[in-house]
Amino acid sequence: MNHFLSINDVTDLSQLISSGISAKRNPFGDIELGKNKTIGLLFFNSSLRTRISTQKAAQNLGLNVITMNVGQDGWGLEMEEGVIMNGDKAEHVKEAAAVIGSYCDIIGIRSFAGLQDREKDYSEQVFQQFKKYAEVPIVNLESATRHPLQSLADCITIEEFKIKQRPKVVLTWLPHFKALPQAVANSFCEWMNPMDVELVITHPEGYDLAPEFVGKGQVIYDQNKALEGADFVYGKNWSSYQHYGQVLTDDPSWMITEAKMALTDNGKFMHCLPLRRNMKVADEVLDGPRSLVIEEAANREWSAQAVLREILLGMQ
Ligand code: SN0
Repeated sequence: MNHFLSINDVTDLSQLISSGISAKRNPFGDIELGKNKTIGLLFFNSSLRTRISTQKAAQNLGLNVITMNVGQDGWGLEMEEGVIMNGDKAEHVKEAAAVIGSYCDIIGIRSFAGLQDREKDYSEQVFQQFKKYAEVPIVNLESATRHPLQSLADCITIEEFKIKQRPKVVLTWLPHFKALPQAVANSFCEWMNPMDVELVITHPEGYDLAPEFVGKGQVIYDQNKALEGADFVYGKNWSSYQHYGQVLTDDPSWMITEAKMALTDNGKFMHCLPLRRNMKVADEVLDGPRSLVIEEAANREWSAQAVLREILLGMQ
């Protein structure tokens, strides 16, 4: 593996999942792999799990880690080519990426969707520019359209907790008053497509995800019907793709409660976190035995370790 921007960079998904599970059993088995190498983690947006789990995974592999909140501490970065830089951005990505690439052997980047301009967000300009100018492998720590390290942790969690060969996995939209990106939901669908699961997606009308992410997922607009017989309920809020970046509704009846979970086949609840209690999901679900949110977050370390290991092996 060279870059890790989406599932398209993965050659063998089941092997990558197994590698994550092996890392969990033996975290320091590959501690020599990253020796004398450095990973730079660049954050244009807030982070808790991604930042700590990726740093931990990198250290388990013997890598040196440098983390920077580039969005706050760095110079404003110009991403467009050929512009007159007379605005608020002091540095061009051409220099910034090349310089960081000269210090680091791998660069991880978090840069969320702006949710103003769909074409721009879906072009993944920040990642394309870093890929072009840094000349080292780039790792997606959540881009405008995807969050693949989260999705790999989700695959690992489903593998660990499934009790049927082909579980029913329901991605449900949750209410939120703020406009959030489609990245986690897009990515989850993209990674569930090659898995041996029945994928159902439920959301209010107007919240359809881009068809290239939905794939074989079956869309059912009636949440109660979608939840019937589910083994895993994966909650997430996202803003509209069609009416780009808009909040069309925050209908509280979409919140996940015990009554909703009672429609499932003793289903487990998953969410990438952070989440707002009693708006998206009721305390009774999060504090009860159905919730896998902590186990899922813990698996972020192993998904990051599986990916970084693969990149380091490719450098040998
Ligand atoms: C981000 C998102 O993509 O939805 C990160 C998820 C890993 N979530 C948020 O920005 C939540 C913000 C909030 O105010 O609830």
